[in-house]
This record gives sequence, C-alpha cells and structure tokens, in this order.
Amino acid sequence: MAFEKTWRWFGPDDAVKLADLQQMGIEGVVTALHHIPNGEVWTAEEIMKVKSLIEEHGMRWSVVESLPVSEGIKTRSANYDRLIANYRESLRNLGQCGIDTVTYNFMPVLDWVRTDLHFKLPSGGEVMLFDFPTFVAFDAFILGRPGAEKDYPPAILEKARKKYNSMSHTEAETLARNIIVVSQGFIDGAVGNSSDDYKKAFLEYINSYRDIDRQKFRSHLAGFLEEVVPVAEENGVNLCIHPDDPPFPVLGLPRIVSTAEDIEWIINQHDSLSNGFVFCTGSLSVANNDRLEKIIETCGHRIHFLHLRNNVLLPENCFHEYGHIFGCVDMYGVMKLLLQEQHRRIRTGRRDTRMPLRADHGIKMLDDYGREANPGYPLIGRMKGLAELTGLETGIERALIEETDVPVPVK
Ligand code: DNO
Repeated sequence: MAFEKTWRWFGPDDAVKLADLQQMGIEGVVTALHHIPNGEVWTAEEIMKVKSLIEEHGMRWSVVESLPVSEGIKTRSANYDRLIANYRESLRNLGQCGIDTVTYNFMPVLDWVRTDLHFKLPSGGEVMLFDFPTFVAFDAFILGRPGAEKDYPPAILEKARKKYNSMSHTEAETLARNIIVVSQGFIDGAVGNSSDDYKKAFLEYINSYRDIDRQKFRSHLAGFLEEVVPVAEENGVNLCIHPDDPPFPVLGLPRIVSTAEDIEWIINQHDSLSNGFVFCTGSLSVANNDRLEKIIETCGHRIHFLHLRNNVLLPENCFHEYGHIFGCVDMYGVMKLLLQEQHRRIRTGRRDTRMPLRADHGIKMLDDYGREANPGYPLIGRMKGLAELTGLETGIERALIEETDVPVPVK
C-alpha cells in the first residue's frame, strides 16, 4: 500500500487553496476549526461545513491538527470541568461526523519554540533555527522570568548575556514576539495575537505552573486521558499526542512528551488504540535521534499520524530544520520500519491502515518568497519534501514486496 498523503491547511484564508491541493495529488487534509476559540465546543454543524468543503474538492478530512488542550486543563484550574466537558463534546462531535484521527499536545504554555524563523541556508533557502543561548537571552534578559538565571549553567548564561548585549531593542522585541505570538497565534496557542501586553500574559501563564512539577504534570495528563480516551473509543476516534518541540524542558516548565520512555508511559496509561501518538521525526530526533527506530519498534502500533522531516543537530542543544530526506534522521531506515508497520496492520486486519503522512515544515524557496505563509509552512518547500518522501516510500515499498514475495494490496 502507501501512506495517505496529507497536507496541513489553515482554512479558507490559507494562501494555498483546496483546489491547489487537489492538483498536487493530496488525498487527505489536515486542519482544525481555527475560527473557534481555544476551549469552546466544535459543533457538528461547524465540523460538517469544513468537512463538506474538503470533500467537494475530492479529498477527505484526514486528521484534526489540533484540537487544542486549554491551559486550564493542563494546569487543572478552576474552569477545568467546563473545559474538559467541552473537549469531550468536541471529540464526540468529530467522531459522529466521521473524523477518526485527532492530534493534540500537552506542552505547557508554548507549543513549539524557535529563535529564528528566517535562518538562511547557504543555498539561499530559509528554515527555522533553535539557538539555545539566544533562547536563554530571551528567557533571562528580555522576558526577565523570575529565577530564570538559576536554571542555566553559567557558561550558557554568559553566552546569552553577550548575545543580549549585542541585540538592538528592535531585535530583542522581534525575538520575543516571534516566540510568544508569531509562532503560536496561527495554531490557536495560549497567547494569541490579541493580547496587547503579550509578555505579561505569557509570564502569568508560566507562573500558573509554579506548583506543577514533572510528576504532577504527568498526573494531569493521566487524568485528561481518563476523561477523553473512553469518549474517543466510543466514537471511533484515534487520539494522538504530539511530542514536545523541542524535546527538553524550557522556561523552567515541566515537559512530559519528550523521550521514548515518555511515549511508552503515555501509551501504557490506557491499553486502547484510541490512545496513540504522532511520530514526528522533527521533534523527536532532537533528543532521541539514535532511538527513533526503537520508538517505532516498541510503540509503532500506536502511531496514528506521521510528521516527517529532517534536522541538522548543532552543539549545545541547538538545531536547525532542513529538508526531508537528508540530515540527522535516517529517513530510509525510518520509512522502511513504518511501511513494515503498515503491512502488519493490513495483515492483522486493523482498520487504521491509512497512516496519514504529511511533509512537516519545509525549506522556504523560489516563489515561496512572494507568498504569505505561516512560519514553517511554505508551499514549494513542503511540496518538494512530500515528493521526495513519496519517491523514497515507493522505492522501499517495491523492494519490500520483491523481498518478501508477499502480495501487498495496491491502492
Ligand atoms: C508546528 C507543529 C505543532 C503541532 C502541534 C500539535 O508546526 O508541529 O504546532 O501541530 O503541537 O498539537
């Protein structure tokens, strides 16, 4: 077979239209109801509007990315009951409307973090960079998070101070805005575009975790799963948690979806297919590059969504994104194991054999420079990535069939 080729689409305002995706041979759309505020119910009516639009263009709504888990659920604050009831209701509605794969994450306050959204490659293409000393400069000196200086080794702090001292006021503000607002707003994050004093709002969110350590945060995730996995199961939905990006603690906040052990812990909380994860090579490789294949071998049966892309790992926890085939991730090895997992599902009669795949992020290139796009989501760079991944997949699939001589169903 082959993985379902999907594309992250940000709704009718996206510069890439559904008709464009159809031309590109996309089978499944990955999207969310971005117009519904974080924490509110996704009604069947609103879900059906988007679903019909996608189907009118000959595709299916393959994956929800994401049904956001509000901060109030993660911190178990006073409005927890209302938020969890809304979450369950949205899941029920999604299932009843025939949407079977729902992504979420459980990262405190910030979804993903990068310090440079426009890092130039020697080729002239542009990717995103995470530079640890720059991030520390943001945390300790621009944001001035109380106690931040104590969280870092003196050598890194010193580098961060030098970076900060060499930044202009505008550069420092741009860095803060990129981290808190620009990279979060379009994915329905906690601090959206609306907050005037976004740094203050951000610090307040961080402060709401003051009594939540890793263990307690794990118990919050376990409680969340207890509430939502049965609803997902009853309504034919496979939930999948996205790994932390980057997969290590930031801003003194607890992180619990970073390592192979974390993923095992999560899938063992509920022995249910509805309790799965997103296999995101871009996020996981930063801390687990040598264990990616192990993760597929031990937890592969719970992978519901594939985010494939590559990174270049740099010293001191720094990395920048790259294309899709070359970089720290052995994409050939990963792809082969994933295809074997798909074959296993077909052989054992599982119903979730589509294994939706999207080329995650991409290098900004060519006429991407003239088109509006959310950070990380250029059209040409992602399309090149998807084409490359499809080629690799096709070659491996053919070789696997010839090797094993087992006829694999053709689509
Ligand atoms: C960024 C994405 C994340 C991801 C969410 C899933 O490009 O990888 O925003 O979609 O964390 O919940």
